[in-house]
Amino acid sequence: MFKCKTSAEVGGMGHSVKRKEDARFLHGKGNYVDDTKLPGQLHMVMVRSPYAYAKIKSINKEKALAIDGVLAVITGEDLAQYNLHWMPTLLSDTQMVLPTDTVMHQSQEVCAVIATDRYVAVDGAEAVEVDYEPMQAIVDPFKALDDDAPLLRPDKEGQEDNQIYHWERGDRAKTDEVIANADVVVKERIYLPRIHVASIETCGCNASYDKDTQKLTVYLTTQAPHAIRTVVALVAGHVGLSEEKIRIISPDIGGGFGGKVPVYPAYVVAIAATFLIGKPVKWIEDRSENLVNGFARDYHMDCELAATKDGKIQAFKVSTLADHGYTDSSANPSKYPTGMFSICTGSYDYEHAFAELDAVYTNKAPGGVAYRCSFRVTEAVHAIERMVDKLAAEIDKDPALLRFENFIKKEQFPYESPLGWSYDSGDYKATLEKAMEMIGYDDYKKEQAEKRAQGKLMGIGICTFTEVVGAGPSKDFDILGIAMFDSAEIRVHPTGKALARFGTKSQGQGHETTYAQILAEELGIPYTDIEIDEGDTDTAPYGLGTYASRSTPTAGAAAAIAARKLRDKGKKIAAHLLEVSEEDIEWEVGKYFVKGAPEKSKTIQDVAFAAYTNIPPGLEPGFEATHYYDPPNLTFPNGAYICVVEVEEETGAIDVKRFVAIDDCGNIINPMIVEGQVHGGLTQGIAPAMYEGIEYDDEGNVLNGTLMDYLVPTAVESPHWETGHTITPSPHHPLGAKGVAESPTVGAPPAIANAIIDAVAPLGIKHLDIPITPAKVWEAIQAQKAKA
Ligand code: MCN
Ligand code: CUM
Repeated sequence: MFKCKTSAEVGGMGHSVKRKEDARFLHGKGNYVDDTKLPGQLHMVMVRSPYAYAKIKSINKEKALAIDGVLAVITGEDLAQYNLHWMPTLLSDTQMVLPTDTVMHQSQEVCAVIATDRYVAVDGAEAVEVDYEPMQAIVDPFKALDDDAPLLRPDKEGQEDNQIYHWERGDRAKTDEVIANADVVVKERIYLPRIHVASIETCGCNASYDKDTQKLTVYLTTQAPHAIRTVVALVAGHVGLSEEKIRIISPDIGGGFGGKVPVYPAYVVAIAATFLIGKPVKWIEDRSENLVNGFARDYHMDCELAATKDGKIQAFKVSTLADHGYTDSSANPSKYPTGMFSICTGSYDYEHAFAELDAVYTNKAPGGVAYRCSFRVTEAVHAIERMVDKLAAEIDKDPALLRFENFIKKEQFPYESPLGWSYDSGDYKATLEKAMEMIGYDDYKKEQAEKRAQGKLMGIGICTFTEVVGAGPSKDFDILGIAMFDSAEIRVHPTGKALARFGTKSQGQGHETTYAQILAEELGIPYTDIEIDEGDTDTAPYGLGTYASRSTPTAGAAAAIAARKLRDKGKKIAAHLLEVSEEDIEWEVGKYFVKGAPEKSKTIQDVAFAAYTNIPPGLEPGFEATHYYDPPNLTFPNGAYICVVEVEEETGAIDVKRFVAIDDCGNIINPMIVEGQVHGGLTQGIAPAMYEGIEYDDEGNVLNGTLMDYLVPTAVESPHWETGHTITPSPHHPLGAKGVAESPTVGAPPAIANAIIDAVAPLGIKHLDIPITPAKVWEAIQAQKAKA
């Protein structure tokens, strides 16, 4: 167990101090993009396509321009004059900023109306006349690969069909051989549907170009301000926007969840508009625009798991078809087009695995956008955890026992997985034992047997996942070539108070508190005396931002090491003040003292003051330090989740009775914040498991594009989450911490799915794809009855 080294006042690691940022939020003083109002403010609204696939025959701006207050209508043709009508995606595909001839998905941006106020801009957008020639959309990703399927991306040189890429990892031949000779093989096609990030705040920007200073300032709801600055410089350098003149400010964010990583076309249009007009242009996405653009998941996974007849897992194979819509806008590291999907071998020890994936184009909004996923770990974990349960059902073994018998043992770490990861640490057995004890597993097993005897449907579902977060080591991880390190810069002022800045950007995760706690831990300066600043590229050190639960593994480590650099400098100053040699100085949180004479000491505050007032000869004045942290490996958090459900046979209604989540994210900085992250993440896990899923008709129309028919769970739908943790520190992280924020969203869906399927298993149902709604359960039950 972790023991706090600091007092509650200092508030270092392990203290559940309240969030410093909350006073601002609770008093209505958060500062979001839409709160920015600049002199001469203009507003932009996008005209969007009603069709999924259509030729644009003409765009008539006249009626819109005749409206008082409409200043401009910007089309793809207008942008083409500056070669700004296309842009690269983060994975080096290309995406239209505005189309010049064809629209590729329903609700795609067609042109932009700029006006003096938002209402006028909306009127203007309605007055634009676009003449379309609709074409038959390709909606089904399997049909997109048919020989006679029309070529969706003729604009891409060398593109002869609708396949974007093929990816594979592992030993296909050996895996196939083991599967062919195994006692038991279970197979399933598992679909993880399209879902989207329904953050409370939608996306938006306020772009302002000053012709005199040639400076572009963009307030932007982005999780990665520095990366965006570099992308803008690379895309618009040729029109004179160079990187030192670009300032991206990411203010408070009302939820990012991955949806605020990409560059959306409207951002580029707003930047082009302010550049041309010379006045600030604001674009705030409305709720429906947010709902129908940019999706996560959409993986069709064919899985095979092979084992001996006693249930020793021998091999896993998964072949995936990924629907990316009309462009691959995944926000993944360049060498990892499928993200960290190859973590799909899970928490189990076996030798052979093979994963492959084909990505295809369809007439849908750009898919592959992240949603609390750790770069495709949600998909990977769902695949293996469903298959392990299927194997348990097949050989009639308790799913907990099957897991215990196959777990990687704690002595085996660092563990080289068959698909090439080096898991840093874990004690999977202890984590699952704790979850079983907390929920009362054995009692539920007994209760289930009794209920089944009475013909009642009760299910117990387990998920024991391994996560992979903290991208990443620069030798393997980059986005558009930029290495994925992260940074911290600390300035301790003469009075011993501090300001620290980071390359990451909180969207609600509580960085202003937890980074201050890390510095409090390392320096002994109370966390309340440390201001944390993120998100402004003019002031923050360069970093790749906050996603993939990487802030603690990367920037958190940078903070610790920068603080240690300061401590080393402080030692020299303390030696000078105490008139002893540096070797005679010892450190204890918050103060330096003379070895063997602890009464002779100087506090960190004394030392900070001396750094500005009484500097030892030859030493650089000031008390500041910076560190850019390039992690040696990723961190591998894990968890054991158990869910108990009851299902009503007559209606298919599902009642989640209990849900226990034990997470292991190594050493914890703030237990309360971690618990909050886990609660939120679990709710975003029950969402796709039981409620959310975007559906299309054959024409490519989105069928549930409003919150009236896309059910985002609220407190009413959420069960009481019971949480706990085990602690296996990361051996390579300076604080022994691992990331945690996405674990619950990764781990919850399979636990819930496994529980519901276990409940209906006595009726002969062996698999259900998420979202598992009452209607889906009811239909499956009727189908079984029809068979009998
Ligand atoms: N933490 C801790 N001890 C640990 C690990 C984490 O105290 N061992 C704390 C951290 O200090 C931080 C929080 O938990 O305050 C989350 O840290 P971490 O796991 O490093 O994740 P990030 O800060 O990088 O957050 C990103 C992650 C992602 S990728 C999504 S998606 C998501 C999530 O955070 N989006 C969120 N949680 C969210 N929470 C809110 N409120 N809003 C979002 O948009
Ligand atoms: Cu995968 S969503 Mo988060 O990484 O921003």
